[in-house]
Amino acid sequence: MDQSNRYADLALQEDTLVSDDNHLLVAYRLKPAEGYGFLEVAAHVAAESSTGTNVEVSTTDDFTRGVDALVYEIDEAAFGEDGGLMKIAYPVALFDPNLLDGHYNVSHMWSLILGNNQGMGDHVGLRMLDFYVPEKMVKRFDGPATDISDLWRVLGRPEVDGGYIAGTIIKPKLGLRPEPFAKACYDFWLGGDFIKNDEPQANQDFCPMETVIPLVAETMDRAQQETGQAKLFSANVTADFHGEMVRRGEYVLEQFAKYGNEKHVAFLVDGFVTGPAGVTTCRRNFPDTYLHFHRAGHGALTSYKSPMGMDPVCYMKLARLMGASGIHTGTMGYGKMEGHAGETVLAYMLERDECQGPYFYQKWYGMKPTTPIISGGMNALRLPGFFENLGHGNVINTCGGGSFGHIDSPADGGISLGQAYDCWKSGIDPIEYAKDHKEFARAFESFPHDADKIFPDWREKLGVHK
Ligand code: CAP
Ligand code: MG
Repeated sequence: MDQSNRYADLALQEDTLVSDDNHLLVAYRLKPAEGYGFLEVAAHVAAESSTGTNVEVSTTDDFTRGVDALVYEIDEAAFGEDGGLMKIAYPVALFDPNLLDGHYNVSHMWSLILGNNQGMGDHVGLRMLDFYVPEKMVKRFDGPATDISDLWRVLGRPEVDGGYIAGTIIKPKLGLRPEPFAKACYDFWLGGDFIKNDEPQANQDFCPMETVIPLVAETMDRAQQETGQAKLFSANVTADFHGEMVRRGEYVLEQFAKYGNEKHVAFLVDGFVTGPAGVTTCRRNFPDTYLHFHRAGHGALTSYKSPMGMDPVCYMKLARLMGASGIHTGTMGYGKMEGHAGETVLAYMLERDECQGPYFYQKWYGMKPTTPIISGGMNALRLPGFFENLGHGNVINTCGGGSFGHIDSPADGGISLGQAYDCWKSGIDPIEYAKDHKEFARAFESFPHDADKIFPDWREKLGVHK
């Protein structure tokens, strides 16, 4: 049934919708199935995502019609073979404030704008490309409770522009027992700032939390005393029951508090598999602890290879609304995961108080920033180019292979990361810089494939002929 009479109004103007502050706007790429018209399917998406279904229902009244989502712009040819562009305006009244406090609920918002419409049979692709949240809604999402300035403070740095946080992920990903795990932490902390659990490291029988966490807390204390520097640990508290997450979080804080280091802890939540409920459970139960949003599995939703799901910028916006202190943004083409250099908007959308997105200009009205966490196949050699592309280094970066794969030691791996930042900040040519920074220089021999690719004449210039 063509519902475009009811669920489309192409005379509506985006400027007016924005200035009226009464609609949430979404841009989608849509490819109708064979035999269906573009506007017809677009209107069905608006219906399915708001007041309608595939037929008229007798229970509809005039009030119901007043809260219809409306297609207000289409460009059928915008993406050629991949489909066209359409934009839908959703009345704010459709969204769900909490009973508890009137804050908006990300799970509910997500289920409307990218819910049932994903499974419709009359399209072969529907992907969310960007969305705009009106002022009156932005101000009623949780947003982050802590941010990177809290970590900079712990590290004894300025709270504005405190710079690069050099981190790692304990590798191997699984299979370390408690003592070797704590030793790996120690070996990195002698050179770097921040360690995160790899996302599957949890409470396995061969490495129970109640054995490994006390050892890591003790190790942090020892590494801090030896280096005279503050260290950070991001502990995985992901679980599928809020009570279990809270139990894990409380346990971790208790153990680090024994050394006065509870502020040196972040909580890692795998927010894709838990959904917003897991993130908010952590955000609200532990408002003083930095919330590290890891996103294992997100590729099923955000990969550019898919005609469905959402572009990563949408995922970033959802994470900031939920209250992530930091989220993995990928490596913008500089690491091992999918991405490209043009993705700097992922970071800017998280950090800035206003930002031009791909389709909408979003203002955040003082909501705290979410730190871009850069991870996935990175090492000291790839970092100078990454910083140059992004334009700053106020990020958390975790290099698992890039630290534990350093030829000399994990500590030297950690030092080489800090040097990569220093090199880029000072504007010195990396090969020149390597001549008097041993750990950075040895990264060339540690990652020769990268070295050959990024700095083709490094062997002659550094006199390495192995
Ligand atoms: C990185 C990582 C992260 C990925 C996730 C891994 O390790 O721990 O989980 O970065 O991707 O297991 O691959 P390496 P993203 O440093 O050894 O590559 O950050 O894009 O969500
Ligand atoms: Mg990982």
